[in-house]
Amino acid sequence: MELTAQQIRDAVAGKLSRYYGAEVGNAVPAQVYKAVSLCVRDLLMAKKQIFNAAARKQGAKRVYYLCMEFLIGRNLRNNLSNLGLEKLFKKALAADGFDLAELYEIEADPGLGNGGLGRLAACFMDALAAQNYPAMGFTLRYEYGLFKQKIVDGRQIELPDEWLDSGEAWTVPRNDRAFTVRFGGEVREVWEEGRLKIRYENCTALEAFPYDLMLSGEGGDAVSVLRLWGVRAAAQGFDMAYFSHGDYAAALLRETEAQLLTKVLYPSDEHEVGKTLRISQQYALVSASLQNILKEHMLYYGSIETLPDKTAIHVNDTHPALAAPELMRLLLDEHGFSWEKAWDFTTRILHYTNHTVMAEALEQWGEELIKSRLPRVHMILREINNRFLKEEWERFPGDLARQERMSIFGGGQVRMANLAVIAARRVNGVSALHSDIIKQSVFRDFYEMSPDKFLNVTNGIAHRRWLCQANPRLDKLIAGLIGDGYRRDAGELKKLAAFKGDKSVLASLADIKLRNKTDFADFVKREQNFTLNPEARFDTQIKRLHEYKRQLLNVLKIISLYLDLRDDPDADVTPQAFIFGAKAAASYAHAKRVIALINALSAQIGQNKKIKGKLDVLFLENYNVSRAERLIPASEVSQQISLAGKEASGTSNMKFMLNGALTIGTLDGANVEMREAVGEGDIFIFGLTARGVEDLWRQGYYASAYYTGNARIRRIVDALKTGFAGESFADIANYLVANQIFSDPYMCLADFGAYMAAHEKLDALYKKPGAWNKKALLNIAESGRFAADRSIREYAEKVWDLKPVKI
Ligand code: 26Q
Repeated sequence: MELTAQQIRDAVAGKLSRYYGAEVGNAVPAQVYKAVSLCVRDLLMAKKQIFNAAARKQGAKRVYYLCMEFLIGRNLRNNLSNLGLEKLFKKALAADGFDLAELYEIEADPGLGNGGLGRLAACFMDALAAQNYPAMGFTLRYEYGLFKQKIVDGRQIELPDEWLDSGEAWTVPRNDRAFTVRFGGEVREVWEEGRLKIRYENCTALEAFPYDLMLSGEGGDAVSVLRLWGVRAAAQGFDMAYFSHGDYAAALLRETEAQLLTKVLYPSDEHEVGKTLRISQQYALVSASLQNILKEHMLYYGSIETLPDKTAIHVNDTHPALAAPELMRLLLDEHGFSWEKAWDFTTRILHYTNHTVMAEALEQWGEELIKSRLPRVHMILREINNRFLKEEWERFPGDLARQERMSIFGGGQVRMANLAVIAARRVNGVSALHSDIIKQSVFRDFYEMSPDKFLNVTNGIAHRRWLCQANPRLDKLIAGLIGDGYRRDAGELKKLAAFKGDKSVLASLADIKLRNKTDFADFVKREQNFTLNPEARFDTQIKRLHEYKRQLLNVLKIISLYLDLRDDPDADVTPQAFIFGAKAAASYAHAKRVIALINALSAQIGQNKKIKGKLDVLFLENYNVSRAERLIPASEVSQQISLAGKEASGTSNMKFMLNGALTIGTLDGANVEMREAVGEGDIFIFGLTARGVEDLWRQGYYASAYYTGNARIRRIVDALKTGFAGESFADIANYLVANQIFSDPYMCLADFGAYMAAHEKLDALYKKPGAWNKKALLNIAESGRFAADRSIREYAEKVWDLKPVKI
């Protein structure tokens, strides 16, 4: 039955009265936002039930996506848009004097992620739902998310990110579905009823209980559930004995310790307690999720035997890699499986994606920590490793060095990546280049042992969210030109190429960009009291702050442009604004210095009106999904300048392309495939290739030679020493050119010349709006292959062996 505006008004009024004792006439906007969200949640719940019933009836296989992060962004607009109900809700609410767009702004971004890995997980949930694949995500319910970034005196301060006040409306607590997760203590093996049983003694029992958040996708029948685990002390936890003795502190301690687990995402692991907390988070996620998956399977199918046919589990990066020993534990200890049969099941069910080749991100945990915190898991890990190495020895007899490299244990550490590869049925990288690199480097030995295990699935983005919702003006233009078929099939964007010579279409494209820029300039004025000239070229770099991503290279270029303008303030240049958005990990000192540098440069430019009119720098505070949704449609240049070989894929590069920005970038990650898609002429590629980087690395990278040999570099580095807005950045100057062989490991200076040259080409093209807009249009036209819908179809076919459910 069609929903009517009156029904919506009644439903909202009902929620207001029931939950807030308020009436439409006197409710405050925050109450209305929550009431509307609860109504939408009800609609999703109904839709989910229908889909799940059908999926179950068909005995459909389901994928479970385990991930420490899900950067889902705001829910209200996304769900209304996906359900096709935005217009109707707008009308219904307007009739009661409420502005839907204003309600959208009340919702805080759920802070459940950090960067690309988490956003990818969210884009994938969208594509799974939109294409009727049965799926469920699992993560933790972080009370304070990653952190909220505040800039004070140019420096990053981390504050708790309180998202639950508005976010809670979207989650349904399921107190009835708790699972026990055990830590520490001792494991005893006892013979009982003719078989080996495992007993746990003196362990700490926690209880994980779900909060369900429903995720929709446009046009599909499916609604996926993202299950967020909360953690509390197990039921017997509130210790009456302590309480009776008057030891109230001890009685509360266990509860407090349990709650610590879900306070924040990625707590610092610089100290031992931090490491313990992280591994506990990972294990809680894995253990609760697997118990949940097995229990539901038993409920629907009545037998564990069909588990591998009905279940694909995705281990997203190594953080949930303990899924391997935990699944073994459940099958061995709870279901009485033999080792061989349990291992057969495990290696048919688990799949693993690698998202980085950075050595410091390849997780290792001290073996002693695992042994004391997770004694049974440790025993199983040892056995997995022994059996694996034995098999490996038969393949490559006598190769001791290889054994050592492939072992899960080494140097007193547990290597999570080796574990993940050993246990997974499929292992994939996230772009063509990255998938090649992992086969040749970090996983070379494993690839030689089982080449068929490895494949590539290039990342993709939720194009409906990043185009149709985030850029409604462009969405309207495109739909007017080629119809709205691209909403379901992003490949149809190709039809836009036919308009590459159409002056009026190109002019509309430019006009839309200008209007989006104006909106964004208004936004930063409101939010940060920063004046941004919408007529300037918006040139954007948004991503986690990391040396390998080379925000610093971008800054060096800006300093060079600044010094030129200081020499000649009347130079006739195209005004340009460089925009950065980035959070630095709280303990990453160098990254924080780069943020300080960007802000100092911005402040120094702000002191000179004439220069600010031509060259501006904005550091956008607290970069997150909803800020990306405003900034990407307003950007004309996309900076993707990582040192080649280091960025696994990148996904903002795809979002910019979809919104008609031109890319300046290295041949890294998915940039390589973007160049293939548009052709060399429509993307600004520069710098060392991944191979070139390796060669230079082998020869030795002498940064100081660039300093002595290049006057422009010398000037920039010296300017860093003098500093900006009264602060010296001699430390960064030193980092760049320190007179050692390998100073800056990301070789900014080696790519600087090529970067400047590419920038100058870009600058020249921008002076010809017709040619620029044509390239922008062709970029949009070729961006369809980077839709998450395509990635998910590839995962379904090549990784999970999953079929869509027909309703
Ligand atoms: C490392 C050590 C110990 C504990 C945690 C970690 C850790 C945490 C987060 C390691 C890595 C991450 C996040 C990685 C990430 O976001 N990678 C990005 O994934 C995107 C989706 O595939 C890619 O597009 C990006 O290129 C990649 O950087």
